[in-house]
Amino acid sequence: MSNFRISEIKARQIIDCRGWPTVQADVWVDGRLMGRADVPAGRSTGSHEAHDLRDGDERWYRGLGVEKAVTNVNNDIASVLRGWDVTEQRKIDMEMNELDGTPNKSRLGANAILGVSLAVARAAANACGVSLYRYINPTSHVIPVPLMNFLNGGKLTANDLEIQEFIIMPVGATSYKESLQMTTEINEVLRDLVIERYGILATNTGDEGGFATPMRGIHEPFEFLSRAVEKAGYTDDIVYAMDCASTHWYDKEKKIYELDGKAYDRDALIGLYKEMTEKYPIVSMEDPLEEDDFEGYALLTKELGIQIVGDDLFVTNVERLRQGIQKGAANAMLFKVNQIGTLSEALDAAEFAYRHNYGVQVSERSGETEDPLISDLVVALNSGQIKTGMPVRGERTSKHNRLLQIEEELGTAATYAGRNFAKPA
Ligand code: 2PG
Ligand code: MG
Repeated sequence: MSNFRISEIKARQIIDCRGWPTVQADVWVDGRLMGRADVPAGRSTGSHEAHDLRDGDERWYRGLGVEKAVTNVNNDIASVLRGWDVTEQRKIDMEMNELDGTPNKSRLGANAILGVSLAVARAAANACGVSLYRYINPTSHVIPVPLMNFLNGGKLTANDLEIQEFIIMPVGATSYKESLQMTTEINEVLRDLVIERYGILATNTGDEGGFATPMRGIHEPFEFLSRAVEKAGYTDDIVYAMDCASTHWYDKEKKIYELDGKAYDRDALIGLYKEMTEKYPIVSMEDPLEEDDFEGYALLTKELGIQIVGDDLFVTNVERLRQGIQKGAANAMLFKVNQIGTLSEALDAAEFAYRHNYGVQVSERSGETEDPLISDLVVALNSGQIKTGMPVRGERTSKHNRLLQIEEELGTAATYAGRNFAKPA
């Protein structure tokens, strides 16, 4: 088995799509570079996420540098893992957790640990001569529906929309290839409509490539989206979703949500959401309530009867998910590897979700690089749904293009999740 031995691990600081530093890790096997992975980062992060270690030295990158995390990989982690079998993913992940010794990976940094964890998985897949998705799951076959966030707000733009993402899901497509074609056509129509109403400046985009148009509230974006969909001729093929990211417009002291100049208590906000689902075919809502309101989530999940996805609520963490499941809060988990910090733990969370009949939606971070790793993960999980931004900028197109490759590679084994996105067979 000597050809599976890790001979070297090396990390470096690179930059993500916001120009912020992030960690890239390389894993060498038997003297050859076999796996490389980049670590993503959020901007609208949940407070229960694993610790993203930043240098904090204002002289460099205004404190956002990750040289400490890089050093932790090159010294602490590399010296322990040299000689290990690269296919022993779980042992390696657990060893790094032990070495870190904190509950939220704050000593070595979740970004340091995750870089190695993902690069190890890639190196192992390459050493075995198979694609990453197939290495993780030989029966991978579900091609996800993309959640395309056409209109952006919240922390990811400079407009007045509180809600972060207004999303279109091309469930009526028959393949990923077709879903991308529909998306692009609708986006072009939307662009025309936006220019007509708000002028060309309104087509500037947010962090994930959706238009950052100066709209307000919750109705206006949906009016525009549905007009664009209709004009493009896809009304019957499209359903809608949102990432409300509501923790970020919740006033903890007053216990109210401030949306478009109005104050909503929890019940009033649920009422507003209900009204929206009756007016538009909205099938999925992420983070509709603030991150610690498990009881509210349970009420809302019952009341709305659609997919409710926990992002800041669950942070890809089995313990948070367990609490949610016990209370009936939400019915799907957003899957972001860097919220928990190792591949093994993220996969555990997904498995735990499935076992309790919860769905799994694989997600980008707003800070990404060209690394398409989550495209392999979503197929490996047969999860049926991926949120990875608009296909208009490199760090997002890399994921969409990787899914096109996987779809082609799977050939007749591939099943586009379509309307079964929440629970693909
Ligand atoms: C989210 C994401 C990604 P961030 O809230 O779901 O869309 O944003 O990575 O900034 O947390
Ligand atoms: Mg979110």
